[in-house]
Amino acid sequence: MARKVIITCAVTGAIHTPSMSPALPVTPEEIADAAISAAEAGAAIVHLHARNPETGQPDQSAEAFEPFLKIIKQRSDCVVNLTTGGAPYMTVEERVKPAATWKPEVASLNMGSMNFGLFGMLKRFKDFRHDWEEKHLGNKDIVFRNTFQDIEYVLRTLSDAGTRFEFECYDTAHLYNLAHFLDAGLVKPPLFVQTVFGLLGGIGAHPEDVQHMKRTADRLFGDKYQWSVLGAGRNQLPIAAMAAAMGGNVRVGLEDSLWAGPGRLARSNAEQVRLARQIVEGLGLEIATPDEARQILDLKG
Ligand code: KMH
Ligand code: ZN
Repeated sequence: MARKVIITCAVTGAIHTPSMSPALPVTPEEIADAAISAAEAGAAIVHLHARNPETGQPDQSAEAFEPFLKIIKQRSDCVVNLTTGGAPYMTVEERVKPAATWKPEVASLNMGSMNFGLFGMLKRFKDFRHDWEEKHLGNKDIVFRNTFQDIEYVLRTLSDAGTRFEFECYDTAHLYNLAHFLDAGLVKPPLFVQTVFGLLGGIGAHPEDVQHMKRTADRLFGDKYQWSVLGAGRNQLPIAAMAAAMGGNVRVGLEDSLWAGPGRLARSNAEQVRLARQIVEGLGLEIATPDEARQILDLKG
């Protein structure tokens, strides 16, 4: 039987801004439609952030998530994954609120602090419609803070609800941090490890970086983990192809990349899911349904 590959689609995030792409979902209806279409195209999991519907600015209040969560629940059986990363300038208390309120099957959990460099984006996109956008991207001193205490706070806040985690690891140190929490008994296998490539401040996107992250995760977690990859920007599909061929799962979506090919903006999140699916199926593999993803990741359902 062919291996099942879990496709996650991260539909909007908190980094890209509305002026960069008309396809970036901003209103609750747009976020819900993007998530449902991504699921119909083959994503088993949708990773969600909320935005102010007028300005597109990231909004981490629990209320901002309610309208699209309601629509998605009515119209799709996809696995919902809520961000606890929010935007890099938010406090961890603020960041955990939506997941603590809505108790999703999965929440993201960022496994270490890092510099977060957005300079390339500011150079490429200059015509901003909203005041906040340039300020948001122009900050040259962003530290994405995820201390051991912050991580433990998120784990303790969400674990009682049965929420499991997409562990976001931006460098090898973050894998070691996760191993520390596994040793301490604060996280339970199977671990869903999302290795992130190509963000300035984290590991690069060279094939050797991908191999090194996988080798390290294999050594630390053995058969206790499911590996997934996320390539930022133009690295999205090359990294997905590499990892799918190496036994991994893949994440796509406009949170991570606005592109569908060199110089070509994606028309939708679903388009990126279709491209990832072509890669997976072209390798003779199958995409996992939401229920298969639930089984593989031992989710509460
Ligand atoms: N933007 C991604 C690189 C989160 O929401 O917790 C990581 C992310 C963080 O999705
Ligand atoms: Zn996110």
